[in-house]
Amino acid sequence: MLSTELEKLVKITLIGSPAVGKTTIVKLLSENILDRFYIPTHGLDLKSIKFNDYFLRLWDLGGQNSYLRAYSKDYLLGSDIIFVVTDSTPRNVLNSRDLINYACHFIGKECPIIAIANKQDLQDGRMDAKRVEDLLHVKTYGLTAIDPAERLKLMNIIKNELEKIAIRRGLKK
Ligand SMILES: Nc1nc2c(ncn2[C@@H]2O[C@H](COP(=O)(O)OP(=O)(O)OP(=O)(O)O)[C@@H](O)[C@H]2O)c(=O)[nH]1
Ligand SMILES: [Mg+2]
Repeated sequence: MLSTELEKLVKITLIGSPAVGKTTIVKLLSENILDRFYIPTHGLDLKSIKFNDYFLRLWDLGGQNSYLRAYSKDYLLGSDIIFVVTDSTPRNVLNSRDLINYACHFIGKECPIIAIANKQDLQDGRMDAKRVEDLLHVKTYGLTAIDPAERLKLMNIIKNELEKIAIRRGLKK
């Protein structure tokens, strides 16, 4: 790979409990048609996509505890952006707080941790992004990952972070 291409290589890691919507978020970004089947991710799914002039490597980690403990340390290392995905239920948001504390040990201090308060379409006592952000103390965006109309919102979240990465890497002033 050329050094100019390396400069545009960005590792994005998605972590979170089972079934919160990590794989769906990857699909929202990379596929036109979203199915709603739940097929748990075993271990890790890797997806590479071209985004503007960046090469995004999406590390979609299976949420089951056994995977998390066995692999996540190695998977988290070298991340440029971490998305902590929650299904916005109070219980899961609290789990996400533990996950963030855990992840902090394995990532560089420049790597942002961003929370996604997913499943905002379900009006059953789930928290909105503001409440999740107050609990997690990291930048939080609300999302409904099964809704293709939310694709632009997700792209803008990523675009925003890529701009900061470009400045950090000296690609942009
Ligand atoms: N209602 C609703 N369902 C969603 C949303 N996002 C994902 N889902 C559904 O939730 C289920 C689990 O989604 P996945 O994306 O496979 O979850 P995951 O976090 O990758 O799960 P693991 O791979 O087991 O860690 C699927 O049936 C999705 O269709 C959402 O915003 N709203
Ligand atoms: Mg998955």
